[in-house]
Amino acid sequence: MSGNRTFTMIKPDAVEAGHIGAILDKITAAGFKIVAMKYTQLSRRDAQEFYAIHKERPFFGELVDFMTRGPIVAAVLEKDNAVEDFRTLIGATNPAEAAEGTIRKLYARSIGENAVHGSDSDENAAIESAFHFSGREVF
Ligand code: 3AN
Repeated sequence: MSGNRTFTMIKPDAVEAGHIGAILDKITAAGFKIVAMKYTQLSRRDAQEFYAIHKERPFFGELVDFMTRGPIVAAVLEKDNAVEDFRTLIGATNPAEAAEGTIRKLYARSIGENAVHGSDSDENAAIESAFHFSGREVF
């Protein structure tokens, strides 16, 4: 995958609150093209593997509980400078520190339940996209 793609999830809190449509609107209005998308639910094993980098952190159990408690929307997004521009669009991990107008400022409740995921590097975007989508599901 080249540097023009990133991976996102609309997390269970935002799905439960009915924000899928509004968040996808913000994403497409910001110039991202959706090249893969699915409505799905993570198993505990999926969440533990996806967030393996955080497994020693004190919030790991809470993170796995949260990410598996309901459906999510997973998507691959395309735009120039996708990883960095998407991190700007979603705002800081802690919504209390997120800039005005960002997705987390608008829709996230807390640092743990922060509405959306965005890959933090091109390398992780490729790994995370391949975790959720086969080659024939990405356009
Ligand atoms: P980001 O999602 O902004 O890349 P990371 O990679 O530091 O942030 O954290 C991954 C996820 O772990 C966050 N989206 C959030 O759901 C959860 N998380 C991070 N820090 C905390 C924390 N201090 N307490 C609870 N959950 C956290």
